[in-house]
Amino acid sequence: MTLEIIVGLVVLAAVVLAAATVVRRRRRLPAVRALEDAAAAGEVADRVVGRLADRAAGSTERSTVSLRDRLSKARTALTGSLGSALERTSISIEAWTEVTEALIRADVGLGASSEIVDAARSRIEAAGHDPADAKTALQAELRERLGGFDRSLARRSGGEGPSVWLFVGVNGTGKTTTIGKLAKREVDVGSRVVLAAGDTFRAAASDQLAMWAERSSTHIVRGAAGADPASVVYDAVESAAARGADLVLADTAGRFHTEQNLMAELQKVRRVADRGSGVVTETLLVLDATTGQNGLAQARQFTEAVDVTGVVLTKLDGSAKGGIVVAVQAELGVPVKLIGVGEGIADLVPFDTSEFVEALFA
Ligand SMILES: Nc1nc2c(ncn2[C@@H]2O[C@H](COP(=O)(O)OP(=O)(O)OP(=O)(O)O)[C@@H](O)[C@H]2O)c(=O)[nH]1
Ligand SMILES: [Mg+2]
Repeated sequence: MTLEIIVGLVVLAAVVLAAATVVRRRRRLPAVRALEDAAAAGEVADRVVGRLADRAAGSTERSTVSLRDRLSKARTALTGSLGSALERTSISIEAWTEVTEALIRADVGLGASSEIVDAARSRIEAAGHDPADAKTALQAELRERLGGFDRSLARRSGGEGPSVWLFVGVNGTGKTTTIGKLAKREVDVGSRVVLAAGDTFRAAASDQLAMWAERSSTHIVRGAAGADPASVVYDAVESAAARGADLVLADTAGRFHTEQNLMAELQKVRRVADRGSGVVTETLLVLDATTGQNGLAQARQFTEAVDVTGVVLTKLDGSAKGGIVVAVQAELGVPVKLIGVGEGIADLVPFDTSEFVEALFA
């Protein structure tokens, strides 16, 4: 009985409260009510627009600052050591020596480091010895050295048949991953792409490329495990021609530059890829930037064997020191065309000198 009374009272109280709210709301002037409603709706809209704007800002920020962020280790390696030398009030011989050492430690290489410092010194001396200009002079020197290369990826004009971009390099440098990322970029700009699984050495290699083919929505041509890589690439080129595709990205097995027979095999792949309906317009050497100066010895051998037209420098997001970019171009005379800054499908960017130098010193 007591319980029924309590429940009854609670229900009554709720009904009275609801009625009072409705009355209070009705009594308010319609204009005030409209304003309140508009304010509530406006607040929601503001919140949605704000959130969208944040998201948009976040995404542009990500794409514009990503290079700077991804190069953070490379940057620390370079500017960390340069910092103390460049912050002096007067630039002495000792300070210049420190700058040279910092560049060498950042993988720029002995010869190139000394040349860069000599040139930067001349610039500063000509400009009146202001140490504050040292950093600017170094940046200008780096920009000048890195500039002047054609970094575009060559291809035949439309209707001429497929262009072949061949990827070569030692084991694990990022060839297959780079092909996957590049396939996506090319598909996004309207190219019709076929992937050639020229790494027949390991069965898993063509599965890995097939995964990238799926992710980039491209067609893949693969052979049996142990098949002749040159014939797989040939078939891929013919298949591309038959389906009206304009670009073949050809994967090859990783190999050490010292393995004569494997280097000869690569030369055969290069020759055969040119023999049918396609033309090899790029032979891209994929170099792991974290291997630093060691990578250069490998690079030289590949350049001699297959006439490398460009370098893809991968793993610059890792512990690599950015100076390797300067060394690659100075020593090989071959431009760095693309850089890998992560494992994701969007983590491949065209190399841009000014952006790179700015990101390194930022
Ligand atoms: N952090 C980082 N990792 C990368 C980058 N590029 C490739 N990798 C990673 O490096 C590893 C080797 O990449 P693969 O593409 O298989 O290298 P590969 O040259 O095809 O190797 P082989 O076929 O064995 O010669 C994988 O774990 C990739 O995710 C990059 O730019 N940054
Ligand atoms: Mg591979």
